[in-house]
Amino acid sequence: MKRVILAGLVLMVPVLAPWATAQQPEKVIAYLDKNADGKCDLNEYLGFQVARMAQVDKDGDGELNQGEFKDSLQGKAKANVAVLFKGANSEGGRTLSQKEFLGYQAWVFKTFVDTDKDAFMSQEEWTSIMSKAD
Ligand SMILES: [Ca+2]
Ligand SMILES: [Ca+2]
Ligand SMILES: [Ca+2]
Repeated sequence: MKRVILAGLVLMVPVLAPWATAQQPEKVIAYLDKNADGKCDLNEYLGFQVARMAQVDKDGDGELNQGEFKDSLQGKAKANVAVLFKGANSEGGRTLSQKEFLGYQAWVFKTFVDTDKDAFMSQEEWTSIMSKAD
């Protein structure tokens, strides 16, 4: 389950930025680091996820149905979209609101990305999650 979620989240960045590979963690962090403090915090990460949500919201209703949510996942995570969607759908209904999507992404960040719990995603943490992605 943990590996499945990681596969879904980590591979989003390469979709937006082809240069963002495990071999270039400094470029990933710089790309996400909007306040230029050299680190990627949760807000910066979620800012990226807002853009990501808009990209996969194909019908433009501001919510993600399961098919749209699936498009935000990659690799092995796609096969588990039903489980992941249910977990993210904290308010019920047939779609994920932005609040639900970001709540899910915040949980992913805190649980799987920021492994040393310092509230930032470091280059090392990026490299680590990339290495576990598939
Ligand atoms: Ca920053
Ligand atoms: Ca939609
Ligand atoms: Ca960290």
